[in-house]
Amino acid sequence: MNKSQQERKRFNWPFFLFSACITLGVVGIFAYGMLNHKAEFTVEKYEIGKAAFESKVKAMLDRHTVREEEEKPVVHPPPGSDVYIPARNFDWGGFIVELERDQPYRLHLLSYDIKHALVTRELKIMKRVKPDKAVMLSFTPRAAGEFEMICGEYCGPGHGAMVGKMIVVDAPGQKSGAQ
Ligand SMILES: [Cu+2]
Repeated sequence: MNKSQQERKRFNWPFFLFSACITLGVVGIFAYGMLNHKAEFTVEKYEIGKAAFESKVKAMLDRHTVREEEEKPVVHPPPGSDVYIPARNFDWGGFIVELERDQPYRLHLLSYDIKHALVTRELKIMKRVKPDKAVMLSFTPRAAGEFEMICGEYCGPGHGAMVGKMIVVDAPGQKSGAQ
């Protein structure tokens, strides 16, 4: 064994330590991000029938519809309240949801037929929606604007057109958070 072979065999401690630090750093950043993400959303599942959910949706629309847009009712539930969004082939209840930025809500989702998934990327919503079992998300919208609620689970020929609208407005006296 000549000298250069010996040198190659020697364990490169500085490089090992350097790599270990980088790895720990990256893992730490991901872990921190995931914990932070969790804090924004908590998810609960519960059993509820279609008829019971429908009556919750109707009560919300009766109480909190504030105007019409695109011939659809715009519902503005107060901060801290329950927001019921049904999924079905091929819409999200046929109304527009209007929420206030940085205010907490409980979003309830239930499918009236087959599996769907609610996706609103800008607000970091991505949730499977199933029949019979509702999900409740504790949710605080952090960006103001108009956002599309699309379906993330192929559900038939109208899947691509299954687009709803969520509006997030600044509460009175709030600084603008528009994107
Ligand atoms: Cu769908």
